[in-house]
Amino acid sequence: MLRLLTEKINDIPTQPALYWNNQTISYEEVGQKVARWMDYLAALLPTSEKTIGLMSQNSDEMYYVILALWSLEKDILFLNTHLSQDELLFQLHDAKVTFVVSEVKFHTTLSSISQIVLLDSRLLPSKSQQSDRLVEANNITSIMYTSGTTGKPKGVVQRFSNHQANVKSAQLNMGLTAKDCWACAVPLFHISGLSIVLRQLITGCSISLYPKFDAEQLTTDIVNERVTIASVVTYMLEKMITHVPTDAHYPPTFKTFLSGGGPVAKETLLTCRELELPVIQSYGMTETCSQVVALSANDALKKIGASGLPLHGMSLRIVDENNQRLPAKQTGEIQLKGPQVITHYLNETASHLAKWTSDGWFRTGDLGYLDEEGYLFVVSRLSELIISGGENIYPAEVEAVLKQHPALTEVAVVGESDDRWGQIPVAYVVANHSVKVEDLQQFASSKLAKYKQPKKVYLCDALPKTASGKLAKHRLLTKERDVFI
Ligand code: S0N
Ligand code: AMP
Ligand code: MG
Ligand code: MG
Ligand code: MG
Repeated sequence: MLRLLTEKINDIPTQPALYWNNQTISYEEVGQKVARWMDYLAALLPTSEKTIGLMSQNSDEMYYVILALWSLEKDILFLNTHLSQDELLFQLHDAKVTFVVSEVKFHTTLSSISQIVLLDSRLLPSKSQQSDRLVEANNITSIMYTSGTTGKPKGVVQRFSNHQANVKSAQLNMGLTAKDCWACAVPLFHISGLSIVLRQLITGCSISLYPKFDAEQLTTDIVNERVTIASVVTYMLEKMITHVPTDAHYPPTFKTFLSGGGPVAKETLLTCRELELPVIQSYGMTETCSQVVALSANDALKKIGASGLPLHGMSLRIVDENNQRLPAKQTGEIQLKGPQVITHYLNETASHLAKWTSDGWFRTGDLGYLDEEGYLFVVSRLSELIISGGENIYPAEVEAVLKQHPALTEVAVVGESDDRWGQIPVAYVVANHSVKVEDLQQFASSKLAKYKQPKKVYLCDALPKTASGKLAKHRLLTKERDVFI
């Protein structure tokens, strides 16, 4: 079993490790569950298979399986449960993964493209046969795909050293201890969720895990003084605001929301301040194993709108197109260097390598500036990345799918602002013969995850072009778009 877990079992056996569905599960009990899952998985997974897929919504079983797979020295490919079969097939093929541990509801999607191992605790052996062999944390590797500007998703390889550096810096910034209870209502298949498990393995804090985000439930668990920290994306924070109990304040046991994964509107942060909801804004990404820039509790109120200061071990610079550092207040690309940053993508290609400068800085593709005190303000993105409810959508990926439709000759996908999701993807298309919008949406729905499917499709006679005939997409983001639809 993982040495990190065994140490907790020995040191704090009766302390809660997991809160799930009205149950409190101690470290000792987690150890027993993980041992049984290890037996079950070891019997079904060939030793020759190093990387195993995992496809599940948050559950206690998923949590045990993560710890069991790592204890068996397997690398885990985390699959986003919203993906279409085509998208899953690409990732499994690219990562050379044959076996997927999966919740039953995804079996129809997965059965023709992988070998399935059932994620169902009823199949577990009643007693475990595990040896006492300890597995070092250095063996922990997680892989998560992120899309890119080319439209081809890239496998982000997160090693334990990256996770560890990330947790240490969070620990310093937030004063995280074994007494904390971190609410995980974000998916464990994203780094926003998985990083909470790493924080637990290193600090011994407990996790309050939810099958899906439920503002009422999370509010109850905060008010009842269980949850001390909760990770949220903007969509969730806005829901939490509407659930603040009118007759009670958040108790002092609640330290803060950690908000990440995208920008938060200043009005939202001001409302939180009015309602006395503590929020720490942060900036981070899958490639940095979660937050690497954050506010501290003290700064959170005085620096509203800032993403914060680089956390321990993280170097940050703002540069122009020639990678020359820019002075304070000038906007340029945010580049990062430090042990939290991954060193490579899976199956390295030239375009992957181009994400690093020759002297080792990671090009985030985000634009921002530093104020005179060194606080980061994220302004926008170099790429056209759309963020919908914390899920990322690269227009190139959606365009590549729509272009496969025989009626379409030109396609442009852009983000439109949306009250509910922050942004939604919309498509502007030119067709060479008559086609219905519903048919195009139907076409996209079979190939793309729901959140990536264009919520609106505009049939146009032509799309805006530059003088040299290239698509001028930015003009679709201004009032001028009305000319084309
Ligand atoms: C926002 C969430 C919770 C919405 O899901 P919800 O309300 O549960 O919806 P469902 O009931 O599942 O579905 C209802 C309908 O809505 C569609 N849908 C669902 N999600 C989206 C979406 N995001 N955009 C558009 N549509 C969506 C469904 O398809 C369904 O449609 P119908 O009914 O028609 O079938 C959920 O989306 C969610 O969990 N989002 C968060 C994802 C996330 O965690 N993102 C962060 C990724 N980034 C990182 O991990 C790096 C940053 C980071 O580490 C971090 C981030 C946050 C906080 C902390 C950190 C950290 O640094 O530690
Ligand atoms: P991902 O790793 O896929 O979750 O996406 C990370 C991306 O989300 C970053 O590269 C940014 O574009 C965006 N992002 C994360 N945090 C912030 C923030 N505080 N403000 C604005 N954008 C953010
Ligand atoms: Mg990304
Ligand atoms: Mg959901
Ligand atoms: Mg989602």
